[in-house]
Amino acid sequence: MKWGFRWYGEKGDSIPLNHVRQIPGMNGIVGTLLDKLPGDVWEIAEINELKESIEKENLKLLGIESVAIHDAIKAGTNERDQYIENYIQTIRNLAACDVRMICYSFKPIFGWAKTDLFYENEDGSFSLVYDQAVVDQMNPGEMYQLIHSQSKGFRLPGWEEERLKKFNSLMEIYEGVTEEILFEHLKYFLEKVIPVCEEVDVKMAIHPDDPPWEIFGLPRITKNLEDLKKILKIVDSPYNGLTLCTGSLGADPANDMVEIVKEVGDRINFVHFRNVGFMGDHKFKESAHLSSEGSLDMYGIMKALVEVGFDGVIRPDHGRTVWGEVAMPGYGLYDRAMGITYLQGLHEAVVKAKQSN
Ligand SMILES: [Mn+2]
Repeated sequence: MKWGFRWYGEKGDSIPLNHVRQIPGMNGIVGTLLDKLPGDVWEIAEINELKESIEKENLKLLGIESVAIHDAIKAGTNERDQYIENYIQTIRNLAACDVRMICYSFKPIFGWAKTDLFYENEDGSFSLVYDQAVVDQMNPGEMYQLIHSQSKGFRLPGWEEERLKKFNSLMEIYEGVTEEILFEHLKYFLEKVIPVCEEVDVKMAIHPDDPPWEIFGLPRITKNLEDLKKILKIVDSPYNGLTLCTGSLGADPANDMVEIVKEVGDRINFVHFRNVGFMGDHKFKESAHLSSEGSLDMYGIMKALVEVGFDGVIRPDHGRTVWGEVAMPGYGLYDRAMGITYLQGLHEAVVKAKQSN
């Protein structure tokens, strides 16, 4: 496995790369170009600049998250072919810079949603929380206001002010787009993009829904094992793969994460490893990574990943805010550093136990 850490770039992240470098065993960064809007071509010079900023700290650029998909592609409007062409050019440019993995999602409007970014735990740390009962009392515009009001000045991907301004027109283009239609649009996209990925050796990794159920009546097609299997079948290629985000899929108690790894393990191209704690019906918090702190069996998931032979990039996912750190909610240094150290411990134990058998 390659141990990675998400980082938003020198201008976009509060954490100096050198601090990431000091986490034991760290191989590299899963990075992004924050200024890029969905649909823009990522130029080689820009990618190389990002790459060099990471390599000067002796880390590697292990992949990108995310190269966002333009709404025209997801909603299937007339402009989609042009934006798919742009996407293909970005894939080619990333390959030219030796970047081999792209995480993306195919979700209308809401990439992720939470209702409290600073829920105070008993120990004084803060977690992100989602509560469906709160969402049920809001319209999508109010949801934007809620997230924005808690961002503490950090730019939260997917919840930028520019998107809020376009919100009503975005809702309009998704009118009439059902789950079946959204799936057809994904199929249209993948059938054009995956052959290029095969040609230039760049693996795609679709990220599941967070939370993994419908919100605000918008269709969701990456919620569970059945959805994932359907997507993998569209183009049966290792380049058409998944991001296994344990905290996204795992927020639905009906999703058995160990079973999912066993079923689709050969198509996992990227792993987001984190725990969630169930707090009630469709209510959960992003707990510390440790199994005993949340509801998922992190040991079982790691064991399953080793058993299916996963050798791609794995990173800790959202952490709590601890020790008074001032950072983007979910993306502080301290709790994610503890998280990855725990994952590395699980991994070493699983591998060594297997060897001694
Ligand atoms: Mn994730």
